[in-house]
Amino acid sequence: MQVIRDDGSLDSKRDPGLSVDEIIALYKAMVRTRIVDDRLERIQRQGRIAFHVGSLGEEAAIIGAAAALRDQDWIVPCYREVGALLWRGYPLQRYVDHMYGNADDPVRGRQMPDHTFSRSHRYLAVSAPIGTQIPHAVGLAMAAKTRKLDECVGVFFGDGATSSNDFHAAMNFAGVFQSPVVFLCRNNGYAISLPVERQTATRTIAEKAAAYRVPASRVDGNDALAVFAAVREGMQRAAHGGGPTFIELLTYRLGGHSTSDDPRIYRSEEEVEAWGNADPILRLRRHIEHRGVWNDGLDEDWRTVCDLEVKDCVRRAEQKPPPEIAEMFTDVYAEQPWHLREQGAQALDGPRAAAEEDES
Ligand SMILES: Cc1ncc(C[n+]2csc(CCOP(=O)(O)OP(=O)(O)O)c2C)c(N)n1
Repeated sequence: MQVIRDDGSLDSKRDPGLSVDEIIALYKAMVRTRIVDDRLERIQRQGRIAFHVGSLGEEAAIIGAAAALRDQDWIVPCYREVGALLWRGYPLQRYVDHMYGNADDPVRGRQMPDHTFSRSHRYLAVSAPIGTQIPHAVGLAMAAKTRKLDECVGVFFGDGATSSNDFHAAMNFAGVFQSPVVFLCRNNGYAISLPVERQTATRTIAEKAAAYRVPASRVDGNDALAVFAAVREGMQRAAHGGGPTFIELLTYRLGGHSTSDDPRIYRSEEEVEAWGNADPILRLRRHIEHRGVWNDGLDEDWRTVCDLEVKDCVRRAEQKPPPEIAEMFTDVYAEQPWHLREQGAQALDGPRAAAEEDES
């Protein structure tokens, strides 16, 4: 399914009917996420943060989907969806603090960068083992259904995750128990270096949903308005007791898998270039320019605002101290068990004290 045509006009039959202001807000959020990604990748290359996993090229799939969910709906991310969290109003400073693992990082540096969460924004903690978040999402949806809450869940995962046991268990459960969940599969062509053709014997990912009797569609994941329309439909089905929906968002990971990856080793420059022409940000920009509500000047101004904002957050994050060593041992148990008390005391003594003891 597509909504935005090549010339920037809309397919009126599928147009989700967003206002100009709403479309511009979507566009701005996509640009902001890309600028944040770009800055974080640079500072990782300079050794100032350890790691970053970005969403270059997948902004429409992520932000278009988040925009279609309601505030009360949960977002269960994979690890590439911080754009969805920022869309919900999460402070950029807090995210950058997390990337530095400093004293203001909500995760206190205990997790890898880009593994954050926010209960108040209804954004579940990132679960790094591939596919494990999918049954978590179905569980969350079932809890809402059991308690008769007007909430549903949107869960993100990649094409690679559809090969995990967890994906199949979650799809089966959602099909049988009619869980209010929207499965959002970002088919970005690769699971690190493994192309999707070698991931599965099926022609599409969407057809897997038929085995669980979950209604499915394939959507142009680089078309923010098509993503919005499809996810809104899935959310409405879930909210009205119609059960789960599966959406295959066809997109492309323009960058590396993460800052630990060099994609030039396993894919051609021509392939990346071809997808670069289908960039979701260019696509949505063409639409707002076609409507006469956007131009080069406005674009440059917005990019400058975002750039200054992220640089400012980085500057502040670098001035903050690391978390206290004692914090490594807090937060997990209501009452700290003896072995953590003991380990905590040893850590505070420091490695030098331990080494001196060994020598004696
Ligand atoms: C169970 C498990 N196996 C392997 C990994 C290492 N790993 C991290 S990301 C990744 C690829 C996932 O690809 P996909 O689901 O398509 O998501 P994408 O990164 O493309 O968004 C792998 C294999 C992991 N995190 N968990």
